Amino acid sequence: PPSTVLGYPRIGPRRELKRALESYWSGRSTRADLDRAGAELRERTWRRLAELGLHGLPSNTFSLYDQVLDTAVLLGAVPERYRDAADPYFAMARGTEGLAPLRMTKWFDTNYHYIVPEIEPGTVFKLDASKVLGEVREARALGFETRPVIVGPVTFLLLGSALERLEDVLGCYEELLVALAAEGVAWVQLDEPALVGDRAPEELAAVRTAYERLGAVPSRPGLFVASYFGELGESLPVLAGTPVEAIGLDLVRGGLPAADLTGKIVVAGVVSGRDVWRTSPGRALSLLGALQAAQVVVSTSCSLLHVPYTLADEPELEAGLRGRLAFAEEKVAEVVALAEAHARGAAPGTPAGTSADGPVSGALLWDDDEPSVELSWDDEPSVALLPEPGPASAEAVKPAGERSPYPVRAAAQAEHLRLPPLPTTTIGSFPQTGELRAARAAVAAGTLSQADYERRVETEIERVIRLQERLGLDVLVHGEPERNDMVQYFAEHLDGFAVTRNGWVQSYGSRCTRPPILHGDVSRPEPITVRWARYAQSLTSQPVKGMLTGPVTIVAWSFVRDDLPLRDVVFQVADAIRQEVRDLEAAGVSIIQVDEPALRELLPLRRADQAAYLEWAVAAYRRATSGAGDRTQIHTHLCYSDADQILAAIDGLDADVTTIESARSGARILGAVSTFGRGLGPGVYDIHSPRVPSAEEVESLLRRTLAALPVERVWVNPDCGLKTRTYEEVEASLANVVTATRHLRTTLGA
Ligand code: THG
Ligand code: ZN
Repeated sequence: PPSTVLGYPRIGPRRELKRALESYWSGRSTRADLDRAGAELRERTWRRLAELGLHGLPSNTFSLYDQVLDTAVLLGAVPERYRDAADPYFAMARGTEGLAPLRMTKWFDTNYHYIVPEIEPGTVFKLDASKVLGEVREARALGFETRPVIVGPVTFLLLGSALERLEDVLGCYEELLVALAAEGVAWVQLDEPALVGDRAPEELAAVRTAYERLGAVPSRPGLFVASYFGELGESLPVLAGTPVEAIGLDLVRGGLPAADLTGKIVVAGVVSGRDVWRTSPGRALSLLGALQAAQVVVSTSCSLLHVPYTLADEPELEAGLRGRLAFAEEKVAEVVALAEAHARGAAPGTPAGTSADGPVSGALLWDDDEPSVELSWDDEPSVALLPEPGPASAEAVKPAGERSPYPVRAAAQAEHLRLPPLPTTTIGSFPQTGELRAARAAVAAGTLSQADYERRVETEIERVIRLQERLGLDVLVHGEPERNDMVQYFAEHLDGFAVTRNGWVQSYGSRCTRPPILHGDVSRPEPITVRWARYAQSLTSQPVKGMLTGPVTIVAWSFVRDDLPLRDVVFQVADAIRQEVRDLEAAGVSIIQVDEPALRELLPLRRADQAAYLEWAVAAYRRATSGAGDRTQIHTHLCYSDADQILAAIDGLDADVTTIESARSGARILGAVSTFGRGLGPGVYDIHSPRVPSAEEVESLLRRTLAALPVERVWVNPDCGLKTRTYEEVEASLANVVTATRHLRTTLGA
């Protein structure tokens, strides 16, 4: 029976692609080695999907860096300045000595980052279908017919803010369709996730134009337009009115289609590609049964790129939890089983092609010790696919006690902290040394004792404190040597979370995270960071900032239970952080930073839903922080410069000091935040680059800041944490920051 997935992870079950990329980038291996590693991963994926009984295999879901960048290359949108680079593709992705990389930002509401296409009025689009055709041929040589997956023209142009170039790119897509048909390709998947957001009339017109034009190409593959991350809304009737043969719907986040699709094939995304929970067969089958379509193909709600490879690599997960989970492979098995069950139960008169004609999956579905999907039909998983979004209790939404008004707090803090004007600080993390990573691995492997590990962490903290004292910084940090990833770290120390061993999910390029699984009620069995904060403070008379992650970010970067409204889950985390804030304060920590870098990420894609989200997200932050007394200074930090949409919410966090990335976005962000009325630390240098800023440069940025903000509100800090830099770069940069600040202070006094 027809079944497919919209896409698949590509980093490799053991991050083989990461290793191959980083080895190639460092010059330790050749391009041929890299290409071989890619080919191996693609082959493995096709074979595995076929083995699991999947009917429609996708291709071109592989990428050496990013699928949006691949689409830019496909369309010839390579900015002139990269063309002479030794490797233009990686020059765009990562930059070179002389060239900054293209901008990177978050893919819709996920934690995946794509490369933003740079489309200028002078950009000449020219098709280069070599990668797409190459993967089709490669699969065919292995005996697999595939459906290439490509970012669609409307989404591509919207991501590049260049919808006015539609006519030009359509020429390339038409040419591509012809080339695919000549290759004997039966179907092509064009991804249009942008269509699930609010779309203006001219954008809807672009959808109509695009798919009427592509539909009119005389010799072409079947057109399958995939939408995901939400419901199509007003785009659906527009798309349904074009000649595209198949439409993909996200039936996990959205409901049954309102438009007439009886003439179309519906690719029904009933298995979630965004979470790690098993699918409720009852709900999925009833959705499949209710679809009015020429044919129904069972699929995932989006690409499986956003989930780890397989539960088979997680032997340590507790059995009860494991029974509720499905990673990519298990989700493929669910898709196949649902397609079979749907075909069996399909009413007579169902069009040909939905009867059981595919390979039978049977016992392959789960690990031996797991019940098969067959068995689970009447045994609904305990976690429902879509929860009733019932109201959170009034108690849960109410911020637990408010702090005094800012002027009262500011006076108490000034009295207590006695900081100089323009206080200098850093965002929290210092370089993570290879020794520390190795020590953590050794603890996990049982070859290093916990006590020995803790001594090494203390030694590192002392080194970081002494370094900051030597540099002359005013507010110190402990450097976070005990944390691999901040969210993983808190998850490991809170109840209600599980962490994985191999559950890597690509974040960008070769970088991955292992999102923790938030599966139960969250609580804090004991203080988490207090031990390290107290130790760091004991070493110095300067104030040391406590470092916490905010509740929205912890939840945004985890896989979250779906049987409770998200905001209730966030409030549980907020309560745990609130306890930590109080314990830090009681331990004598007078400045506590609670970061919320993912505040923007969870913003709903539809405007109509945004205000309600921001309201509870801000309330959760305030609940986490408002237990602090007036003399305890609360800091927050935001990484991304696309904060414009949520400035009011950032202001609403009511932190005493907000540090933000600004070295790259410059005056724009300064103007936007100058109305905040509390402490502000616009970054004085970009930590994403190894370049050391001169003292003059930092001073001139500070002067610009002082032109926009009253001096008593300004803090001096880098853009972001220093974890990915070397100690050499950090020392030189911070020394110049302190020099610039001191010089400025003397001129202020004069
Ligand atoms: N943590 C989590 N999510 C994030 C970030 C984070 N999302 C947004 C942003 N930061 C993404 N950036 C990164 C930056 C670096 C890495 C991953 C995401 C990274 N990962 C290591 C790697 O791939 O080698 C693995 C880290 C580990 O051992 O856990 O360097 O900071 N959750
Ligand atoms: Zn940051």
